[in-house]
Parts: sequence; structure tokens; C-alpha cells
Amino acid sequence: MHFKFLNLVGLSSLVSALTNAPVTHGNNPHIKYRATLPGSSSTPIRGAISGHASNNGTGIIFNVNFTHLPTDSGPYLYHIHENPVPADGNCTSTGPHLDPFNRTETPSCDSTLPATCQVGDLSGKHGRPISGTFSVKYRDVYLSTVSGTAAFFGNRSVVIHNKDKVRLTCANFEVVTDTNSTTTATGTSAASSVPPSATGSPIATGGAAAASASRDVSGVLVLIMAIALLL
Ligand SMILES: [Cu+2]
Repeated sequence: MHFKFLNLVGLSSLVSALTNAPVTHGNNPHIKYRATLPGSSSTPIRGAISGHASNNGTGIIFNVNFTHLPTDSGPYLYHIHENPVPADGNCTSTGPHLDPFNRTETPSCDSTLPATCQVGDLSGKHGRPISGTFSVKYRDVYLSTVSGTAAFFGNRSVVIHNKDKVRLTCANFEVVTDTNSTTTATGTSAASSVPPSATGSPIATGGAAAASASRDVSGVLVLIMAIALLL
């Protein structure tokens, strides 16, 4: 009975820790990826999202600028999805959200604990567009521009959903050769002057969560060893 209890505690800690995303480092500040929404006839939504590392290479700074968001379909959601958009533009083909640590959809993302959210759940972590123009800039320390890593987004897509999660528009990230990493897709830096608000998180979130994630992982390793000894 005692062993069973220990196993349950260990397993629940394991599940909890596995959902935490690690902070990414070593991202090249001179590489930028941008996804530009297509000129679709089925939605008026336009705009782009780009991501690049800051000079210290930790995490990714995103510049988001979506326009013409209809007033009757929000608050919207937008995510980085696992697969690229195929040539026919079908957003359904982008598959699920980028979720390399198998956190899955439930419970929904708690923006105060971003390491526990799906890596690709940008609106969950940083706020949902409401209507009109949505222009924000934030750092997400869980995505990466290092090709081949779990949180790499450069070969993936962004999808905007209405409030009922219907996929309205989507676009692929493509590399942008740009040594001036503060230039945004539209050539303006309006997003950088937007103060943190209910719909946008401030720069440099997640430090504490990251430290906690790393403690959790150590704890889990000890628990796994203990479980292995007990079994
Ligand atoms: Cu999505």
C-alpha cells in the first residue's frame, strides 16, 4: 500500500513536470522567421508575425501585427501549428498545435505559468486578439530558432482561429535575412511601444517558472529512480 502511494505521487509529479517547457538558449539573433497571412477571400484578416532572438540568444521576441479582425468573431486564438500549410492553403492540414512535450489541450493554458502551456499556444500565453488591429511585441522563452530542436518554429505555421476555434487563416514561417532584428513585417515598430495589458504579456516572462521547471525535473529523476528500485 505504501509503495503504491509512493508510485502514485511519483507518477503525478512526472506527468506534471513533463508538461513544462524548458527555456531555450543559443538562438541566433540574426535569424528571423516571418509568417505573412495570405490575401484570402474567405476572411478579411491580414498581417504577419515574426520571431527572432534577442542579443543574448535566450528565447524569441515576437512581433505580432494582425489587422481587420472582425468584431463579431473574437476573442481570437492564434497558435504555432505543427505542420506547414500545404500548397492548397488548407489550414486544417497544419495539424495540431506545436506541443513537443505532449502537454495536450487540457487544462487550458494558464498565462501565469507559461512553461506549462503548449509551446505553440501563443494566444494562451500572451493574450487573445479581440477585434480590429492587434499589435503586440513580447518575448516567449520557450520557442527556438535553432533548427532541429523541439521548440524550433521556423518550419511550421501560424493559424488564427475565431472564438469557436474555427481556423480562419494560416501562413508558413519563412526565414527572413535581416541584420536589423527590430524591423517588423510592416516596416514599423509600433508594437514595441504598446504597453503590457490584459491582452499582451510583458517582455521577459517565465524566468521563475523556468527555475521551477528545472527543480521539478531533478525531483522527477529522483522519483523515477525510487520507482525503479521499488518495482
Ligand atoms: Cu491553432
